[in-house]
Amino acid sequence: MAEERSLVLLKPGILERRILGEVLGRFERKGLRIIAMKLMRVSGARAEAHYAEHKDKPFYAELIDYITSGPVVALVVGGEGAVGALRRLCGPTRPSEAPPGTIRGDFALHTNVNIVHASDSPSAADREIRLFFEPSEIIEWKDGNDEWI
Ligand code: 3AN
Repeated sequence: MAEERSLVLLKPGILERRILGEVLGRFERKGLRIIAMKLMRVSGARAEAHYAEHKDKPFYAELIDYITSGPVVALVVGGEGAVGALRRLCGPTRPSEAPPGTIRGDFALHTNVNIVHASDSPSAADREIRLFFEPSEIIEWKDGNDEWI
């Protein structure tokens, strides 16, 4: 499977509920690599650029309000098939349909506060990573785990 990168946004509810370590641990245990990470406040302009495709949806204003309401942890996560692997770890968009064991299934109840974003394709990931990170902030690394993952 191809090596991929994904943008992951851990929305304000993750810090507010003190579950950051739990969520990061799931990415690590899967065998994915965290190759960039920062704690940030997302500006209105950046949120609007990120969610431009949803501009005309009824939930758009709430979506922007939520992601700009508090600190967000932004990550670039890499690994073989990372885009699909992260989407599966996050679970379906609607937490009510997300199975236990997924991040949304375990920690979210409402769709408009579904606490995590992960890119839905490698091309979306490219665009989204450029919106949130400078190339110099992405730090590639290798470890000895390649043998068993
Ligand atoms: P995903 O985040 O699973 O890729 P998208 O891209 O369809 O899902 O939606 C982006 C975000 O918009 C979701 N994470 C969620 O916060 C919000 N959203 C999507 N659909 C709804 C909805 N029907 N009602 C409220 N919020 C929604």
